[in-house]
Amino acid sequence: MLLQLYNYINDFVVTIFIFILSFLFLITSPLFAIINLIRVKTFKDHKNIIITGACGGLGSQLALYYSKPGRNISLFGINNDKLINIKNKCIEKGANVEINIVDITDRDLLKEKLVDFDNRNPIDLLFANAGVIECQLPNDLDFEEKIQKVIQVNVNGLLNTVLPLVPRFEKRKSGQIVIVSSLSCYVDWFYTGYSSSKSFCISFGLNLRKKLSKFGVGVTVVTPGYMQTPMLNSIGKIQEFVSVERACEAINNGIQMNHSQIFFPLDSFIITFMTNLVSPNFREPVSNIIEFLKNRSNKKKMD
Ligand SMILES: NC(=O)c1ccc[n+]([C@@H]2O[C@H](COP(=O)([O-])OP(=O)(O)OC[C@H]3O[C@@H](n4cnc5c(N)ncnc54)[C@H](OP(=O)(O)O)[C@@H]3O)[C@@H](O)[C@H]2O)c1
Ligand SMILES: *[C@@H]1O[C@H](CO)[C@@H](O)[C@H](O)[C@H]1NC(C)=O
Ligand SMILES: *[C@@H]1O[C@H](CO)[C@@H](O)[C@H](O)[C@H]1NC(C)=O
Ligand SMILES: CC(=O)N[C@H]1CO[C@H](CO)[C@@H](O)[C@@H]1O
Repeated sequence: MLLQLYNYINDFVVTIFIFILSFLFLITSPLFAIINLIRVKTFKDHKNIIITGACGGLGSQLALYYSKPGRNISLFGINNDKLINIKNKCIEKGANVEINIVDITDRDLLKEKLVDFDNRNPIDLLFANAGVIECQLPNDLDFEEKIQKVIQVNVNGLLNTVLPLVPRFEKRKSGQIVIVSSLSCYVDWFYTGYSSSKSFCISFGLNLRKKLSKFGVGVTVVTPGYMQTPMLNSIGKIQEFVSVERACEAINNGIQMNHSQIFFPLDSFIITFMTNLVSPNFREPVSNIIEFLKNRSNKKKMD
């Protein structure tokens, strides 16, 4: 076994580099913060806003959070009654609100509705928020069907939401696209379809940000930890989570700063991001150790 260790020489070298580079990044990080601050322009107040997945959870709270006089908001969702309920609350806060009952996997209908709103109210803030996780789907679906469905909504649905508006934003040289991913994009031990779909979200968002930066269009990816929403209820007993009210504040703050990524809560981010800081072939043991420690602390809490 000892003789086999030489097979890991590349991983040792990578580890040494990570160590040195991390130290360099640590001492230069104030400089990065200053560079970012210089680059931030001030936003005009966002007037015309789109939110998908507005029926509940984070989406409906975002709708309430951004509702005020002078704003035109278009809410997208699949449940008519829930949407009307949210709409009324937003109108009470003084916003102009429209609702659209559209499944985001319906590419043509979604495009039609997005473009129609954009023609009347040039969108300056788009929240691609709708998403689904395996455990929210009917129990009679098998592994294959569940993953196909999750990818259809979280990946194709995201593209259906964002891509029809990109050329319009480019032409106007303004606008902010906010894509809701998840901290689970960093881990290997969560729901397979969900976790991988959220990896797509962050990768797509960060690459799109780079592409659109020459047009002055901003893209922000949100990677939240557990939030108190219907989705969380379906995941099961989770003890620590962020309220959607706090999540909206963190998200709005990050948008105002034009951050490329908004992450919270800090402790969950550190734990999930950790496995990305180790050399590829050390990732699995590190991941197992984290899982083991998590299991132990969960057990303690249950007792
Ligand atoms: N809750 C968390 O702990 C957590 C953590 C990290 C990231 N996130 C992400 O945060 C975002 C918001 O989730 P949430 O926690 O607020 O979950 P949620 O309460 O389940 O809300 C998701 C929303 O998306 C809608 N939706 C689902 N499939 C759709 C489809 N095919 N077409 C149109 N709308 C669809 C749902 O509509 P219906 O209500 O009508 O089904 C619902 O309103 C999601 O992208 C999620 O992945 C959540
Ligand atoms: C936000 O940052 C992106 C990427 O650097 C840039 O294209 C965009 O103009 C910025 N937006 C504002 C309002 O500063
Ligand atoms: C953690 O707990 C889960 C389920 O309770 C179990 O399947 C898994 O093997 C445990 N992991 C470790 C590393 O102990
Ligand atoms: C189409 C639409 O409802 N536009 C509204 C956008 O918001 C302004 C200011 O509140 C209204 O005057 C517009 O009618």
